[in-house]
Amino acid sequence: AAVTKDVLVDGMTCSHCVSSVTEELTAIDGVENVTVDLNAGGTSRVTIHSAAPIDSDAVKAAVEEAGYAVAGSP
Ligand code: 9UX
Repeated sequence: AAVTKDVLVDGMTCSHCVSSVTEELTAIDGVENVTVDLNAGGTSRVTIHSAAPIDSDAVKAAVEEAGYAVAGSP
């Protein structure tokens, strides 16, 4: 993957949350792999690996579609 982008996400508390966010983000054009450092009591760090530049608005929309909130960038 050519590009990596980290985003901070609030509200993820279990492995199913991780699956939901991963699924939505993987649907974005170019995204190849998503890893999540789950922090159940606070803000989790989500790392997106993509072949193409990653659009921040698309990331925000995907996270919200999964039911969570982007808390910013690390
Ligand atoms: Mo279950 Mo993870 O509602 O928030 S998907 S705890």
